[in-house]
Amino acid sequence: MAPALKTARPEANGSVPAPAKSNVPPFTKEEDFSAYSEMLMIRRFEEKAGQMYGMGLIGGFCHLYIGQEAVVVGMQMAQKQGDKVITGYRDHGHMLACGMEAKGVMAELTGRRGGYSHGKGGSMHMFSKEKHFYGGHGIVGGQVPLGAGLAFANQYRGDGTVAVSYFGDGAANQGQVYESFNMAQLWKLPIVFVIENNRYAMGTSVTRSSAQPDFSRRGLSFNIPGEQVDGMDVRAVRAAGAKALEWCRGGNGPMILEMQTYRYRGHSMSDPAKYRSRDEVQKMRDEQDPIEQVRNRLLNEHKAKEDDLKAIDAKVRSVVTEAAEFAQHDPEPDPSELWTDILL
Ligand SMILES: Cc1ncc(C[n+]2csc(CCOP(=O)(O)OP(=O)(O)O)c2C)c(N)n1
Ligand SMILES: [Mg+2]
Repeated sequence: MAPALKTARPEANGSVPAPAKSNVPPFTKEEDFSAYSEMLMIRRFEEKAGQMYGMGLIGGFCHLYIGQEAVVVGMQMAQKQGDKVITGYRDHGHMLACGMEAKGVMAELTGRRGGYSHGKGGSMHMFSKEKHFYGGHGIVGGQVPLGAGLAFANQYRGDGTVAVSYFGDGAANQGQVYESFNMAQLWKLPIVFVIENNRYAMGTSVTRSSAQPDFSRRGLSFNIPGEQVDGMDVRAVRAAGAKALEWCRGGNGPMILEMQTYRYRGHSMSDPAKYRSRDEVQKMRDEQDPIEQVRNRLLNEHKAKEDDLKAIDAKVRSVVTEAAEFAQHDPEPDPSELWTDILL
């Protein structure tokens, strides 16, 4: 039987109240430590990338993931080795969660030789077949049919792996998404469609753009089950992710997870953010921050020591600092590289 739909209704202004925590399966102390350090790595990396962008060291577009860390970390915790990941342009967190090195990601942002695309792709175009990360795509929604293709390949090879395709609330209004839903269900492709509902597509709020703001129901016409998930709570994400991945791995076809999340920074580095108030952002930070939730649990429930958390902080900072150093000193690609990695 398909997993039941669980939905939380948005309020009139599009905001979603903080969900009750009573039914969330707990993490062990080790799992909370692991989630904490993974999410902190993404946050510190992104803060550094933001600083370096401000200093003119990074060119082109740069979309930060700060605030949404629990989504990708929780999903990654539920995945099995070999499961494939594909996403849009807000992709640095996904790469780090997949195990790609901070150095290679940062060096790609600065356009250097040691970057994952040899300095020729930039923020939105990085890949690692070894880590099962298939980009990094600048075309909104493009990763949805591509993700279905990855799932088709998994099924064709019979390797038992699942594809996870992440896309936004804005992308969810695109036609190609529904063509992909239809084919994915028709062919029972093993794919989890993760809709990262951060409430805005650039400056447009979900309530202004979406006739059906409950994204977990977007697959109903195709008989694709869906669930709304508290995307600020890494435990809720992992639990929903595990259920969806199992559903797909069992040959039942696709599943949709709507992750209710929030981005703290602008859409990209050039966003004046006039479409929402500072208070709205501050309220989310104060009440639902994904990293603070884990930190509080570690200190208050697991009785972790402040020093242990400080040690994680220091380690994360040193990896990010080293990545930033490398990304500033590694040479740019040789001009002859203009003619490599392209189809002529
Ligand atoms: C096909 C296409 N149309 C428009 C754009 C411009 N664009 C870039 S991001 C974006 C908003 C997408 O919002 P959402 O899917 O909610 O993702 P988020 O940025 O919130 O992560 C738009 C319209 C684009 N890159 N590609
Ligand atoms: Mg969005």
